[in-house]
Amino acid sequence: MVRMNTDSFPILNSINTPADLRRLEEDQLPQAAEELRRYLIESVATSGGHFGAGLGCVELTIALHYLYETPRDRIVWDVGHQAYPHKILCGRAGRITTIKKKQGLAPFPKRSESEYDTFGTGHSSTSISAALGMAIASAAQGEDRKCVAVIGDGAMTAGMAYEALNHGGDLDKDLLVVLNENLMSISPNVGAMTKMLGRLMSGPTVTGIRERSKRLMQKDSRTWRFMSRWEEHIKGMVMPSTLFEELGFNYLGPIDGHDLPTLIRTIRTARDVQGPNLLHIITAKGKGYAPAEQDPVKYHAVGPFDPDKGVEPNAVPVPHSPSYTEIFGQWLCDMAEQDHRLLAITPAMKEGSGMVEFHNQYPERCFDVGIAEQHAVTLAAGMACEGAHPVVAIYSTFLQRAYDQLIHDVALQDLPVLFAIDRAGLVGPDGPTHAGSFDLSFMRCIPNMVIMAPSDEDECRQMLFTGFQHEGPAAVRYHRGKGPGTEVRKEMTAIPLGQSTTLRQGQNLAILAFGSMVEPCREIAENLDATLINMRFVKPLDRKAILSAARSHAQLVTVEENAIAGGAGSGVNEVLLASGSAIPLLNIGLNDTFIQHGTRQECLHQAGLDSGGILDQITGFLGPDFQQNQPLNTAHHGGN
Ligand SMILES: Cc1ncc(C[n+]2csc(CCOP(=O)(O)OP(=O)(O)O)c2C)c(N)n1
Repeated sequence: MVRMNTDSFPILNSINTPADLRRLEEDQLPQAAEELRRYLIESVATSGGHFGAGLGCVELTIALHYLYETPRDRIVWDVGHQAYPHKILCGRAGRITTIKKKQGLAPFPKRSESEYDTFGTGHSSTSISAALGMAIASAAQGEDRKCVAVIGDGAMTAGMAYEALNHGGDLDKDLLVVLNENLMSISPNVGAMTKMLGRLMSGPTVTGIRERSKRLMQKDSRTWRFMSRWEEHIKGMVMPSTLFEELGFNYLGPIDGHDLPTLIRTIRTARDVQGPNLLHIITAKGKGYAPAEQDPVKYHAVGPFDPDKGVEPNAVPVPHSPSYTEIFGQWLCDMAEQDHRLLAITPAMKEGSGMVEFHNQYPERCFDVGIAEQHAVTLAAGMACEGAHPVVAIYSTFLQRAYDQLIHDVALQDLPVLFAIDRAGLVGPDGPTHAGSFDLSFMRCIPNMVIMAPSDEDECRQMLFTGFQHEGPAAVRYHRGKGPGTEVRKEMTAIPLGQSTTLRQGQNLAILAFGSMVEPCREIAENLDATLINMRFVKPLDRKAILSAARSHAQLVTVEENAIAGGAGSGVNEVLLASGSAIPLLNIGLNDTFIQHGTRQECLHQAGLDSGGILDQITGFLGPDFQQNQPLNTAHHGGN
């Protein structure tokens, strides 16, 4: 934990809650901002975490908490990765270095953590809807409450933000939307809207003239009225104001989001104007830490680092075993070379999904669509209609956003779209908002889908190839990080659909394992002298193997890194029930609860999905009479 030294942080040290901040004189605020930024840099350098976005909104955080009566007034942070300064000002300065760690502060705002965290986040573009909902409900209850949504230009690429603006502009509720523009998402932001905002940022003269003229003119004078009309005209050509004003919002800005006095003045105005307001601020991601300003992609989220040296390149272990993300990235390049029909789509996660090299090699075949998962999936469907073979690289948790598109646009039309689903299962430090706990359940019930879960790196590559060859929708879901380190064959061979592979023949007990759970089950099967089957396919399931295992064993266990409800094990249950089998059966997977943040290993342990936890569940199921071959080394938790 970073100890706050009273001498180094005299003002910050006096702030336990925003009420303390509000007791400061306005001319003390720049000093408070300087201390807050310095403290943030020291803290994140110690603990790791989201970095650039927090640095970009230090002044905004101070201005909002200074001018609004928080927590009675509501500030809703979009995504929440920029909320570290907010957490520091709201009573959590001493614990900020525990962020993302087991039992530590949550990675994003969380209602149960603080009354200042008004809305739980993690997924983007929810803030305007949530703040509008709060404004409507507060008004209905006769509460005099102000509601503010803070949203970045990256999050503004999502349709949901516009749905909320469209609604909010039509009501006359007190709502302030702060659009924090830095031209960055995780990567440089994309899209026509971004181009428009970019033009604006490169046109400071227009803004400068406008601000100066307004100050010089008497409100309601003839010149003022003339200038206002002229301004509308100019704005219509080069500014986003027309768009927002047509949507019913009173547009303020653009202003420099690091200029605290201007920020205070403008937000005070916005606060006191009734109805929906949109304040447009321009900031720099990583502001105040030069390496982060220069390379905001690298400093979006960081591990611990020395602030004097910056984030240093990883010492690469030799030989370097690739992560599943890297396996996918390599496969994508290899497949694209072989098949010109391949087009790849990412909803704003080019780096996280391992597509940087593909983008470098095939820029015209790589589509970053912004934070627009729904669009990404339907775009793929459209491409597939024209004979292309699209690959949608998407995190499991974000695919949840595009469920109807998956069913209605892809599966119903049986279109050949391959989903490369990263971060399936527990993700660790990003916590339950980002866990991919449900994809097997929500995909398994969709007709036409083929669903695969690799147990190692080579299998992942072969499954991606299999899914790509399939002339219908297919998904390969793999977990965060590395697999067991299997050598990856260059050649690619399609796996017959629905074919499992038996890894070990044992007696009495058969373990049917899916994907990441195959590896921790190897040692268990050995020790219990159990049969171990790597199921490989969640859909179609290997019915023959399931029924044969049921006939030749006394008990069955299924193991998966997905919700038990509706997951792969449920599918096995359905096969057995339909065949009239009454074999005793245990489904192991994620129970009906959200697993909180920690390392991935800690999360697996908490879920009972490390080898010790799986063994405990199996032996509990088998009962006390069952003999174990030798005690299992439960210190080894699963190995991935
Ligand atoms: C639905 C969804 N898709 C993807 C992400 C991953 N993600 C986290 S932050 C981020 C970029 C947000 O950009 P912006 O809103 O401009 O904020 P900035 O980091 O630039 O301050 C993305 C794509 C997410 N959190 N939610």
